[in-house]
Order: sequence, then structure tokens, then C-alpha cells
Amino acid sequence: MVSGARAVERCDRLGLPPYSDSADGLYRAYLTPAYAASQQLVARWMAQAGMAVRIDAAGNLIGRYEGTGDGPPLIVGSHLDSVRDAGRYDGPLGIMLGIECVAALHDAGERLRFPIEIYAFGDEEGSRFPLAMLTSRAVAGTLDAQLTEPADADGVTLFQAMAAYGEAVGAAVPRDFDAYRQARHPGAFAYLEAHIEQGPVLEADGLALGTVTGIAAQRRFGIKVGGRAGHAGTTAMTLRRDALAAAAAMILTAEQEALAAGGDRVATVGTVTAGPGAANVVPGSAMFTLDVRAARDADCAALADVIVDRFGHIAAVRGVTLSVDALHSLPASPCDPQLMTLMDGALAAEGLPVRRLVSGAGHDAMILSALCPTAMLFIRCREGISHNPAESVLPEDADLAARTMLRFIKSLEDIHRA
Ligand code: HGY
Ligand code: MN
Ligand code: MN
Repeated sequence: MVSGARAVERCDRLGLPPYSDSADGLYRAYLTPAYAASQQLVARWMAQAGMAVRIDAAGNLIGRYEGTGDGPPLIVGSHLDSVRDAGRYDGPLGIMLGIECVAALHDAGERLRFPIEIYAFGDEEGSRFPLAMLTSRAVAGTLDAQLTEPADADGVTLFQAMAAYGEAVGAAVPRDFDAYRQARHPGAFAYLEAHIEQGPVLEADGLALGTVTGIAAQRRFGIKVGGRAGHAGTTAMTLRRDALAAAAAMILTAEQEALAAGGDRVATVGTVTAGPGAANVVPGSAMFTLDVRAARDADCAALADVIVDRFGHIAAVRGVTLSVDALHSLPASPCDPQLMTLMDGALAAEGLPVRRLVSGAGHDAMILSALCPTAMLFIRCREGISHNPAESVLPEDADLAARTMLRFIKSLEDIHRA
């Protein structure tokens, strides 16, 4: 029997030290001690569910449950890392629900015609290094060929962090991207990800679950504004090249352009820093990130272009320099029509209404779609709140999700060609 309550309890347990790098709110970053400790606990749960457990070259944790055939596996997964001051369910709930499904098969002594692999991806959020979806891109084989090694805010590079992590878990780890790319998966026949909706639609419709139709496109930029530092008391307003004031004008412009674009188009500035960072110094430098999303690639590109163009005008008028670094561009990713129909069927078989909806949030599924057809199941979360400690999910909704997932997984036997 699956247990949604146990899946939720396990997410709650992972929400506290030593499974969080911070005692003040949940933060679990890729390759940190909290990440390593969390993997060891999840690995125990995977083993209890009858899985063989391993860590791949990108530091992902993988549990494998053999089938009667040895063809390409079904991958079920989500991410173990979190944003800063995170909720407990964004990522881990999808992993725990996957473990529940395998545990139910194992307890019943049941094997399907295909193996099942549960992936706990290590870096979906990009909350430590300035690259997101790093570990699922390694699995999908879509890491950029000329990727330069990123460093975190403390200057720790990816492979320095990997070396410390390898030491902590006693695993051989890659020292460069060639070795890191060994995480590439040889081939899967489908990917399933269950995830909280992180939006208000299901709750507004009074529904526990929904079939995801696709994931919105997203473009992310690092913006640097260069002005001239000066004395706050003696630099006349008309002579200033205030980098932070210019950045503020740009940030408000991004909001105005997204509001004007309307529909599902959104733009967010989530991080801002200014230098030198003193109350009595006119800021000479400012840096911020810009995240632009839309259901359609063309709409996302158009909004990003108009915002960056407006930034250029603001920089010219204010006499500051502007540099725009494209951090990533993830195309919109439709879910597989045949798998969506099977998911609708599993919902109906559970006696639930069938509801389809698009995802504004990004997920590892948008990366795995380069490897195999993908399906996603959304779970209602209170007021759609996410990326926030107030994130909340009902155990009974998690139970419905696990039951629906198990039905969906079993229905794959009808379409699986060994
Ligand atoms: O940014 C996102 O949409 C996801 O939470 N990483
Ligand atoms: Mn997520
Ligand atoms: Mn997230």
C-alpha cells in the first residue's frame, strides 16, 4: 500500500538540520553536507523499498527496482536541492512519492516488465552555482559542450565542491566535465515527475491533482550596471552615475513590460547586489538577475528582448555601462500526449476529475524530455504558495497522488515495448 502521509512526513524530516544547511529556514544546496546527509537518509528509504542504490557521476542519487525484462527503464524523479528559505515539498515530494510506488510493488512482490529508476536530482534550482538543472542536463546528455566551471558565492568551484562531497560520502567523483558527463543515461522509455503545482489553479478548482500539459519556456540573465562611486555628501545629483538607481529603474521597467505583455508572461528580478555597499557612498556598481517566462518560446524571447532593449536606453540616459550575460535559455517543453492520456485515465480510475494545466515553474522534466517522453502530475498546494516556508500539502492529496502514479506506472505496461 502506498502512503501519502509517510511521503509528507519524510519531506518534513528532510526539512530540518542536518538535512538543511541552515538552522534558520530550509536551504539544501547541491553537494553540501546537508545534501550528502539527505542522500544517505533517502538511500536508506530506497533500499527499504527493495531498490539497489547508487550515486552517478553528477552526484545524483538513484534507486533501481528491477523488472522482469531488462529493457530501458521508467525514470521517476524530482530534485533534492532547494532554494533559500524553502518549502519542504518542492522537489522531495516527487522523490518520496516515487519511492512509495516502488515500495508498494516490492511489498506485493510485484515486478513490471520494465525496471524503474528513482532519481533524486542534485541541482534543479541553481541555488548554489549560477547554472540551473545542471544534474538533469548531465543525465539527459544536454550539458553545453564548452561549459566553464562555475563557482558559488564563496568562490568554491563546482569540482572543489564535488571533491569535498566525494570525501563526505566516500565516493569517487569527477574532477572535470568530461568525467561529469558520464552521468549521461543510456536510454529510458519514459520519465514521470510528481510535483506540487506551486500555483493556485487546482485549489481554485477544488481539485487535488492535475495532468500537466507542458512546462513554460524560461530565459535567465545576469545583469551588471557600471556607474561611478562617489561621496554621498558632496556629489551633486546632476553629476551622479549611480549604478543602483539605474538598476532600480531597470527593475521597475522589467515589471512594467511584463504587466503590459499580460497573459502567462512573467519577469522577475530575484537577486540584487550593489557595490561598494556603504551608506555614504553613491553606488558605483550593481548586479541583478532577470528571469523571464512564458508558455510559448516566441513570447518568452519577445519579452526578454524588449526588456533588455529598455535596459540599454536607461543605461544610455543615465550614463552607466550595461552588461547582459545570458545564464540559460530553456525552451518550452510539452508533455507526451500518449502519457497525458494515460495520466488522465489513472485519475479517472481513481474516481477523480480530469484536469489539465500548464506549468509556469520549471522542472527536471523539461530537461529529461531530451532523453524520453515525459509526464507530470501536479498536486494541490495551499494557496499555491511555494519557494516559501509556508509551502503546504495535504497528506490525503499526497495519498491520491501516489495511488494515481502507481496506476499510471502499471498502465505503462500496455505501451512498453521491451
Ligand atoms: O525556477 C523554477 O521554476 C524552479 O523552481 N527551479
Ligand atoms: Mn521544483
Ligand atoms: Mn523550485
